[in-house]
Amino acid sequence: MKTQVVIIGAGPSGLLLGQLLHNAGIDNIILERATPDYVLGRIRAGVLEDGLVSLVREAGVAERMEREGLPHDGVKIAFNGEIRRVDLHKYSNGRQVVVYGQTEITADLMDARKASGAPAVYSVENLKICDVRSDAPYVLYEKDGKQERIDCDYVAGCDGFHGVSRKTIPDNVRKEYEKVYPFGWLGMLSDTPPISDELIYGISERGFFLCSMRSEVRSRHYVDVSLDEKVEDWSDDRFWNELSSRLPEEVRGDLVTGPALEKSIAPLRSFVCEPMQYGRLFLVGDAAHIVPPTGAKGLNLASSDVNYLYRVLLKVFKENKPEAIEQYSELCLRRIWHAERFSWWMTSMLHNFGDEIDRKIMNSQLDFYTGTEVGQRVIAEQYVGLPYEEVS
Ligand code: RFL
Ligand code: PHB
Repeated sequence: MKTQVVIIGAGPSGLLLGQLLHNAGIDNIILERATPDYVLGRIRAGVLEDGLVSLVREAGVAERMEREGLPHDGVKIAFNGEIRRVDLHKYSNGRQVVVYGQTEITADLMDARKASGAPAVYSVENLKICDVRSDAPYVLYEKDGKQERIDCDYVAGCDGFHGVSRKTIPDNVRKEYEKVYPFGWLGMLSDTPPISDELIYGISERGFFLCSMRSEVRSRHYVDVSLDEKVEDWSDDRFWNELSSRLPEEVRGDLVTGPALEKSIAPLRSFVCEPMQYGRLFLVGDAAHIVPPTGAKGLNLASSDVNYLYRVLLKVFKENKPEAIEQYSELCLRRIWHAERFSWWMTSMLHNFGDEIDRKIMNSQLDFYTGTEVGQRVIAEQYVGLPYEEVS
């Protein structure tokens, strides 16, 4: 088999890139290790920056998102038992975020892929990326016990944190930066109305909480837990009691509880791999970087990588400028490091690291950044997302 771009991974990065390339007439094949149901069963991000919203529109897959997504003009932050609102719209020159689940975007993109007839192969095994430093890279994999080979011009590694793409870059070229936080987020999805019409991030003496949502009748809540906690030890009642004990009194009575649709614990990590391009291989999304979810940036960063790679590949294939690939890594990493910093900062303000003086300083930061115009602007501009740069 032969194609222009092999895309490894059918998460949101791979599917979005595949759709954009297909619409532009650039042939691509998506290879995914898991089954479609497994990919759709993972409950992850929920807040979309306008850059991602525009890209989904550009890919022609925005119809359900426009209908069901919830535009948000503000976000609430609770500390010292008080809730403060950051006016995202006012302090980011009229921009906003959209609440629409990663699962829904992935489902929309999968449907679009199917309708387009472009190939996506699921349940592939033992994938290997070969000869990316040459002009003729290829990918080997097994499907139903049979070895397959695809020759291509470029490989997009959209295979997440545990994929094979990043490890294809030799150790002496690749530099990885990593910080693992001493807690995880226990998340629960439920068909219960959200406690507020905007997200509430908060810190209490018992720790972090986040009240988020997927719709007017579906909530997503998180509390932080120590890394040795097991999800099986968290009954629905235990979760609701813990969340309730962390909420400020003024909203505690508004919490509506109900059975969990899903519960999971995600570790918190900051991670960046440099460079993100090696020969004809590009790393995209979680394959190259992880942020702690406190800034709602994971999926949005994946989308900014897709944006840059798509525009670089347009230069390569439509304007015959193969040298355009050289700018990919630098363009992506500039924005990634900003999001890494913002996510780390939000995490440090909203979690108890156990040190009394740190807590006092973080409370003072929360007071300053939510209580002044300049502070709210700093949060708002970054929460709605820094702009994408032009690709030359
Ligand atoms: P994904 O979604 O991990 O998709 C990668 C895909 O590649 C496949 N794959 C392979 N395919 C073929 N061959 C191989 N050898 C392969 N190895 C892996 C995988 O099966 C998978 O389908 O990465 P992508 O597309 O870059 O998307 C990134 C986002 O998923 C991610 O940034 C966010 O979901 C991060 N994240 C969150 N972000 C937020 O903004 N808010 C959240 O609440 C939030 N919660 C989370 C998260 C990430 C989590 N992970 C990675 C464990 C919760 C979790 C649990
Ligand atoms: C979510 O709704 O799952 C969500 C929202 C905001 C975050 C993280 C997760 O920062």
